[in-house]
Amino acid sequence: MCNASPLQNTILSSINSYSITDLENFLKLHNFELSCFLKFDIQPEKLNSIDIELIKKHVSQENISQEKLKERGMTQAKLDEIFGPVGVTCPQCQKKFATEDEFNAFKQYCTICNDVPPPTQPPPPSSNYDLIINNDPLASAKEIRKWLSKGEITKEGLISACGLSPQLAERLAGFYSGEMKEQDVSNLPPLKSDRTDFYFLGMPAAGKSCLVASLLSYWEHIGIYNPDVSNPRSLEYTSVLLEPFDLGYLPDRTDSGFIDYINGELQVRIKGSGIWGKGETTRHIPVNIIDMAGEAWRLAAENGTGLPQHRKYLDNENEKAILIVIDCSDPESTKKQCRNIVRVFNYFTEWGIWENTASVAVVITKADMLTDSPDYHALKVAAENFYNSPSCINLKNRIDELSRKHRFELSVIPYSIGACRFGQILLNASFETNRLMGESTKNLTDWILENTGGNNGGGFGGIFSN
Ligand SMILES: Nc1nc2c(ncn2[C@@H]2O[C@H](COP(=O)(O)OP(=O)(O)O)[C@@H](O)[C@H]2O)c(=O)[nH]1
Ligand SMILES: [Mg+2]
Repeated sequence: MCNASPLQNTILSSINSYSITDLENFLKLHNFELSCFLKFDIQPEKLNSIDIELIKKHVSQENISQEKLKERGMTQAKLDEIFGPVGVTCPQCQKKFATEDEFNAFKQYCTICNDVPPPTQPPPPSSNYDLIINNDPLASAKEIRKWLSKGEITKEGLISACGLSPQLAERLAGFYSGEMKEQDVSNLPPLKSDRTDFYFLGMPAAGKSCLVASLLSYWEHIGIYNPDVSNPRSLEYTSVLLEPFDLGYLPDRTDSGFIDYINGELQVRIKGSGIWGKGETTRHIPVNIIDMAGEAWRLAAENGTGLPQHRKYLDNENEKAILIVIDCSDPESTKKQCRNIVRVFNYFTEWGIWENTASVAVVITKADMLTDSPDYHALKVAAENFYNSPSCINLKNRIDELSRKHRFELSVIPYSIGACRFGQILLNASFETNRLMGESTKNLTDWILENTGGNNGGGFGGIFSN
């Protein structure tokens, strides 16, 4: 029986978007009932990952039956751990019984066991399953997909041996990600003029491509994105990012030296902007999005080798908004990321880029890894603490200094697309139910609109998002 409060009901309706730690905290600290998790269709994979002692406590407090848990996909091994192993297993249907007598009574009356063939055998043991269970980096979505197509593992095995939900097993079987061939910078279409250049600058695997993909996807979702069809490379790259992203498949790692360019227009309707403050007008905001693989910058920063081609490519008079992407998920890499980015700042100084820079955002990516809370405010606090920590202080002071000298707007923005698994699977690809991704994309879009086209601080408060 689930007796959820209205607030709990709201949370429960998107239960599968929460991390295991959140779910455990709901049970431990916030008086949720396990029965409510079952009622709101918690995914088997999540149910099976919750701390077994916590489950045991709730099973006994709420008097939850073995059948109910089984129905929601709890594995037999876990059920045995909770309810104690049962004495007799029917060799035909594998049903378990506490005593020989119970089994005999069942046998007498059960027609199923007499009619159906013996259940299929569990999949053969495969060390690949162990890699998957242990979240080993070798078990990437791409590898798992390969193992499945070679028959080394099966979808059924992913469910029964690894405890994944049928949906996740299905998504792994259908996994794909697009790939763009590396293009020499000199072969890219020239950056269009008379628009704002958005530089996404960060080290390898910082989350730039996921950031661009989620942002474009959000712009489509709220209906403000109009692609520019005059640049085929931009259209191809947009499709490569967006089509898999719609299904929760994340972009491939980009090659070293990679730089790519998407251009389009944001079309934003503004309320009360017509004559006498009535009606609405549409504001057209053309943008260049420049996704720069961190590898090229890393090499430049570490070896001091220049980037003459990049310099030539980026050399224009467009107003610039620079998004410095810092991955906060790995404390060991923070200092190195910051050190390299500070060096890149000095290339920008040499190339005169700050003179055209109107705004800079330090985007703290993968911020879901800093906190267990699904609340964007908690994410913000955690990201600010991270940015103010000694690991980032040198970068922070340098950028503050540049902002004073070149008078650009400076913001710190936490960002997360939510929990990911097997490297390239985004667990929840919905902007409505994945609150962290929904809030992150909205916040960054607001920042972009406020800092584009010489409209600093102008505000676009009345955007329609139908
Ligand atoms: N937990 C979590 N992981 C993320 C997030 N964004 C990206 N990732 C992970 O980081 C990996 C690298 O991201 P990617 O965008 O390819 O990095 P890039 O090299 O900077 O373009 C992805 O494949 C995801 O596994 C996030 O918001 N949260
Ligand atoms: Mg990338």
